Amino acid sequence: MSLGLTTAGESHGPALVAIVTGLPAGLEIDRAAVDDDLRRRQQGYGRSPRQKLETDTVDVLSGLRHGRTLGTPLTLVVWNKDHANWPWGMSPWPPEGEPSGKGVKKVTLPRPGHADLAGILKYGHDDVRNALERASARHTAAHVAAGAVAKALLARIGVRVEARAVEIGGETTDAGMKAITDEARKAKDTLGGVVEVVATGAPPGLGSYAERSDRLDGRLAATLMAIQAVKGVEVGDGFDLARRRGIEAHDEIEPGLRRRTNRAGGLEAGMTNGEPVVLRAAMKPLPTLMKPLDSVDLATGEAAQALVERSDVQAVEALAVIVEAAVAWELARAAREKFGGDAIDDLVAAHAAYIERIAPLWQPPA
Ligand code: EPS
Repeated sequence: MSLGLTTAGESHGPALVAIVTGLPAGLEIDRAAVDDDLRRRQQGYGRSPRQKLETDTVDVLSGLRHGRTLGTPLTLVVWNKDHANWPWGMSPWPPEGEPSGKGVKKVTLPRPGHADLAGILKYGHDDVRNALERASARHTAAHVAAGAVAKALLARIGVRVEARAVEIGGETTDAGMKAITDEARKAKDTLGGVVEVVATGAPPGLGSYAERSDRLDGRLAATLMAIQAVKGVEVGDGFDLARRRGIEAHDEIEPGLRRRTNRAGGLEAGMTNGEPVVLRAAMKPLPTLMKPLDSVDLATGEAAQALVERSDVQAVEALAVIVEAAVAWELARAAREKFGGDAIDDLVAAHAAYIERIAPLWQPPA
């Protein structure tokens, strides 16, 4: 038994959709909790004016009755309010009448760092919009909605996931992060940063060493790496471990099976080891610049400047919410694989039985 996730939706299309399969029946989903994560994803200093147009909330089309899962595919929808401004440009069907609204003109100026160039070459488009609409980080809203469902499942076995921006444009204090964002906005530039995520309460043994594809560290790294603009992922002390001696690289074991340190970030040999799971994700500066970089006009083949569109100065705080959702999703998937169950109570009982089995050796942290 595993969880499955399919998302769909363009940035300025009618809606974003997430279809979640493999959920146990009877899991209570709090609509306010899902909406709260969607709202948190829209916050943060340095977001684009787009966020004033959208107030993301979740609608459910299937899989839920009276707030509890039915054990059937759960369809989550987040509507794009901005779609109303793109009636012709983003019409799913051949548009009728005179072109009007946004997205009418073909985009032929690819932005370095975005999906634009490889996207049109790969799919044979003649309008960069056909690539950028789906590549846009807007669709992380669907992942955040699915992540909120994963968090509800994890809460039933005492697992909690929290992430925060620890660095923006090289600054590590709140005041510094704010000042550098203002400075970048004035300079018509963008910034990246670093997010740290910590998951507590995971028992030892989620994931497996049996096959490379089972390894939870690999699964977590892959999901974080696949988020828009992420260019690096660290588990625990990560790259710093490469510079240490073995004596200073591992986490010594004490009676009760507690660790003195958590350099491994709670993951050894592709499994949770009972300590907090800690990862960091590095985000590159966003590629839509108000002062554009050099590019080529694909209509003429001549040198030109890249597309200028409204965008965020930085979205590192939003990334924190997206990372939280992605890690919750992978942990819930691993918990689902280990504990199974058609009903959520079966899963909770299997978790309790496992904790009892290992209790003579391992006790959960107080
Ligand atoms: C994005 C470009 C901007 C961001 C968008 C991601 O969109 P727009 O062109 O509509 O202003 O605001 O992010 C969101 C809309 C969102 O909800 O996170 C991009 O190119 O990736």
